[in-house]
Amino acid sequence: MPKVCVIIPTYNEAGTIGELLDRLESLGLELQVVVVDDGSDDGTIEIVEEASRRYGNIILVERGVKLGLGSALRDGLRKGVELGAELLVTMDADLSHDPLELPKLVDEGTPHRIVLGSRYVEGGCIVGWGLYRRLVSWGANFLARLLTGVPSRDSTTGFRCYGAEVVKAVLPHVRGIGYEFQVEVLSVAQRMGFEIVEVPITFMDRRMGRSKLGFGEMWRFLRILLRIFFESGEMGRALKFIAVGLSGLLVNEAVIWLLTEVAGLYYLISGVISAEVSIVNNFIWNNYWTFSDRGGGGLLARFVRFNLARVFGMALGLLLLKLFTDLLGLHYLVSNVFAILIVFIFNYLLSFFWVWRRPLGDSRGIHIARRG
Ligand SMILES: Nc1nc2c(ncn2[C@@H]2O[C@H](COP(=O)(O)OP(=O)(O)OP(=O)(O)O)[C@@H](O)[C@H]2O)c(=O)[nH]1
Ligand SMILES: [Mg+2]
Repeated sequence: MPKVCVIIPTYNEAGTIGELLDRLESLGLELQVVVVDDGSDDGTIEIVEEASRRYGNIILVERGVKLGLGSALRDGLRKGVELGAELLVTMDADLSHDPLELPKLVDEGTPHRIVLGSRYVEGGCIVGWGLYRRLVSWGANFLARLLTGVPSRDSTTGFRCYGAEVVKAVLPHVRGIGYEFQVEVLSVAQRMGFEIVEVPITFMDRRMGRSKLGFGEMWRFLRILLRIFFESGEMGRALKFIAVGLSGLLVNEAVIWLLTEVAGLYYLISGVISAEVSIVNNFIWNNYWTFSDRGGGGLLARFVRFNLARVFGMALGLLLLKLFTDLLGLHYLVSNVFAILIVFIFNYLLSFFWVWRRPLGDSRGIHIARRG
């Protein structure tokens, strides 16, 4: 059994932290536990101190003021590495993460890997969340996948098992101090070539205490995603997609001119052929350039999906043109500009999440990133 350290960030979690520590101890594993508290004033500290005396393997790091979840995790992970841990498990203090699932994460753990306890892979689930909370989490993960290129389904989960080598290499490059830390760590780790693996967990809504996820956190999360979008290759990907689209336009114009003027075809027939030629052009460039690191089915399947995506895009474009012009009363040229912009984003989303839906190397469903 590798040396495992469990890191628990706490901010006013008196209602649950005692039970969590008891349940961790009753696993019967040789664990080191580090609780990082940010000035709780509800009795959390006293409960942890008491458990620490009773069990002897619990360390309380008291920081005194609320410095943020990411910053607490960073201090906890550092402490765990200092203590010589080979694997470092992070989990929430509100009993959302079941200690009984800890061995499952640890079993997949290696020094060069991050194992995510995932709510969004097959077998994972969430118990007790309403629509709003589901939407927030779904939106956060959707944006994280799109903007950072980290392919994991659950990039915001707090139940994780970090290999010590990952922590040592990645932490110095992570700046986030709040919830955004979770995604930033994955992005940096992925760029450094570490493995990210997802195993399914059951997430239970907190039974007691108050949520620390407010609008301020969400706003900071979005800002960091945008920063990662610029710093990682994902903005480059979007720019490539635009360039390919423009090249398709040129190809389209050239072919329709050639077929009509040189071959003497009726221009509408030329138009159909040139449209398909430009789709083929765009597909080839996108497949071997824009999305060269992604796949999803065979080449033919991707090509068929790409064609369908184009048809959906055109249908959406016409619908929007009609809506903006007739319902909103915009001039049709103005409507068209808005429609084109929205269809462009729609096309990109379809390409990213549907046509080239999977990062290469995603074979078993739980190995979601493998590089280097
Ligand atoms: N030390 C420390 N811990 C924090 C801070 N913010 C959140 N936490 C802890 O991080 C864990 C996750 O916070 P939660 O409020 O449960 O966040 P959440 O699970 O996204 O939101 P809920 O679904 O409402 O529980 C809990 O153990 C919190 O006590 C902080 O600023 N400092
Ligand atoms: Mg929680």
